[in-house]
Amino acid sequence: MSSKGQKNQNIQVFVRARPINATEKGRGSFSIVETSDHTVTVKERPQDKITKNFTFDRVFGPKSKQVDVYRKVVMPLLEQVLLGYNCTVFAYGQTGTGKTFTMEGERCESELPWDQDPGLGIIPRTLSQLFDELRIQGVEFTVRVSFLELYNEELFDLLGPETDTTRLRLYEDAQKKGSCIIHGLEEVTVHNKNDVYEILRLGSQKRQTAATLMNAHSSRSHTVFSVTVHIKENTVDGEELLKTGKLNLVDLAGSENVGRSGAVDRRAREAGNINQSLLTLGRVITSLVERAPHVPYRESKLTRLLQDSLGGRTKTSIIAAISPASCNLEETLSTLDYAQRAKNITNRPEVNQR
Ligand code: ADP
Ligand code: 2XA
Repeated sequence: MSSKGQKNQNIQVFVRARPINATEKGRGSFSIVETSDHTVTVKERPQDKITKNFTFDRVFGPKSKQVDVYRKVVMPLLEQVLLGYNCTVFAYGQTGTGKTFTMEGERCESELPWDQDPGLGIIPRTLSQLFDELRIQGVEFTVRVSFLELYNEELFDLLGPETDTTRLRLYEDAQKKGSCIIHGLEEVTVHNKNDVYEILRLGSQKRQTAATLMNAHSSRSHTVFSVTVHIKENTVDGEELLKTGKLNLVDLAGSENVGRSGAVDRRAREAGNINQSLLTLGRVITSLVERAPHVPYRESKLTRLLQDSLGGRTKTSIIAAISPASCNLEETLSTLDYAQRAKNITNRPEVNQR
């Protein structure tokens, strides 16, 4: 069977609204966001009833649980990864809306073993499920993970030695057009579920250290967690089948400095807060939805790294995170517009070559 001739597939777009918090309530904010399974309604002014409606592949309301997001967004992708596809999940949105909460989660019940904590975000939940699934399938496998941070157009390895703050170099992969190699990036083999927590702890600790050392703010950095799975299978007629799948889990920098028009906010520009990668991501999306002849992938590290996820052969999903509070109205509309536009991007997923 040929792996070519696959159909175009739209990027899947999801929205998650977190609950309104005490700070927002204390400032006299109220909720202006209503959700149903597929729609978000934003009431701009309660008295005037000016509302805007948006439709998505799935919407997660303020009461949604980590497991709900995992089931709807990641479970179908993990299945595809095990069949040999590459998949990517992006978390986009204003700082403080729950991107990291969604992608990583928080430890909330410390008496429970980590893999049973209801606070598990996408990354730990995926790794836990992956090992369960591989065991059920009874196949021979290898799992490797990498974890990098992109700050101010420089790449840092979050799984390298704790004190190592070397910038990683990125170059084109001569074998695979539109693909990149990150020189020196640590790829850690994860043997089983027991290895997972220590690796995640190391990564989040190193990010903390790096943030302090470089005086960086996590809201301005992007992180990319990648899981690669190699599977060796024996077919019924005794043939050996090798499959490789990869899942990229991307926690983007806060979108608050990119205005609704896609231009950089004047104050942000004056403060030198231009995020080249986030800006280029927006331009790449615009070029793709407008079917422009040139797509500016090469203008940032993020879009070079994830070129294949944007109009390429990867299966891609975006989770747009929003706050329900009236004080964030402008940013929320900006995020929903962005997410709405991204629905028009198509990829042509292809199984990795055997
Ligand atoms: P971001 O990564 O977008 O800057 P965070 O993930 O750090 O945002 O979330 C900001 C705050 O909101 C954190 O205190 C987090 O615990 C809380 N939060 C985010 N999403 C949710 C949610 N769905 N339910 C409960 N609390 C949430
Ligand atoms: N979100 C937390 C880490 C942070 O550091 O900002 S939570 C999850 C994914 C990744 C890294 C860390 C975690 C917390 C404390 C020690 C080790 C890991 C973590 C939360 C719930 C279950 C498992 C792991 C975490 Cl990439 C978390």
